[in-house]
Amino acid sequence: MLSLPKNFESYDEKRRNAFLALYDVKKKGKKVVGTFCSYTPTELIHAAGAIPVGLCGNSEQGILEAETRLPKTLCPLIKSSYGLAMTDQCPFFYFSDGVLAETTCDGKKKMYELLGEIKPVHVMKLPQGKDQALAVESWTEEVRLAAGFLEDLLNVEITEEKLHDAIVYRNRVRRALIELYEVAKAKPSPVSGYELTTVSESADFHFTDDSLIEKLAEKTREFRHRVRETTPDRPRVLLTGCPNTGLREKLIHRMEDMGADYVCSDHCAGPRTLRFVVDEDKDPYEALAERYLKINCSVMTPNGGRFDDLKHLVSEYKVDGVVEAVLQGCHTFAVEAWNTKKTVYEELGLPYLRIDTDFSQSDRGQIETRLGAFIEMM
Ligand code: BJ8
Repeated sequence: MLSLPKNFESYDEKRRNAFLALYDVKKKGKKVVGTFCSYTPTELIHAAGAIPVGLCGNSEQGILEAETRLPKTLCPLIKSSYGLAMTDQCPFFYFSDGVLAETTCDGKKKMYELLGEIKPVHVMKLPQGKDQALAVESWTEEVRLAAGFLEDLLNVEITEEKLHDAIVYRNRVRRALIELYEVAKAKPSPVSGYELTTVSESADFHFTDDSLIEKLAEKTREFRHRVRETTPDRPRVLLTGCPNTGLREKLIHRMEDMGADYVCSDHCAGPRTLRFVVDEDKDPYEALAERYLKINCSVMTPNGGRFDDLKHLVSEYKVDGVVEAVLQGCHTFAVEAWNTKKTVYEELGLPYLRIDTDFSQSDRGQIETRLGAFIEMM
């Protein structure tokens, strides 16, 4: 039976409100499916009549609890996601009917085994590289299997027509999000990157409805016409590396307070991935497989496309320097950082700063000192 968690009353207001919002959605009979990664074909979830919700943890909460089962040295994103889920603190996981996940990094895919003890979890087997023999064929098969999982889980049929409609809808959301991000191409940007990404990230990772595209377009218009008190000579920063939603305060907010403009991120949910749309005119399963395999993430090998994307974004967004955030325990991004640095320094001739961090506040002072020196250098 549908109910709120036992500890509901002890949660802070923001968390209680998030629980109540989803509780309402569920009471109306809507189904919810959790996701963790940009490789998840969310079109399948829409076509199954359910709402996709992002489950990636992005704060210190839940980490201590997670460390009773997971290694302390594991990436904070994985620990926080699992810790919030196991303690019923994540409303999105709590109300999810199931989870659609992928074999991306080792830590995540092993965590999914433990998560599967709490909820139904389907793990899609992602190819390790897009040039791997039969990569598109095997991923197409995985997309079909995922559809089968959702049909069984939610007791629905995913027809080609519903899937086609979902593809068209998600392509429209992608285009609307790109237009929103592109507001920051203006020099100076009329809006702070912190504010702009607050809008875009909540749109892409929280439950959506039909008015989403219009809301995004409205925000884009509002931001474009905003007159911001700023100076054209503020250095423009691109943020690369691991997903950075858990670093918004200590990295993004501080950077902007200290005099730089955060104009672009090349993380997997940003413009570099959104520009890939799904072909609306071919077999939907194959079209989804092809689109999602284009994503350039460090879990792929080789992953040279990420650096082409980076160079492209640096030029489009007129970037003056690149900051790379590497989360503790993230080997794939940590190893790739060597090539990011080479690309930024040697090919683009721009300053580069690597910050290794986690979701704690203990390194705030150190980060500020390094950011200050970096901003002065640009
Ligand atoms: S498409 S970036 S969401 S895998 S969890 S790899 S930080 S050790 S999140 Fe990711 Fe998909 Fe790629 Fe995007 Fe490292 Fe942590 Fe793993 Fe992480």
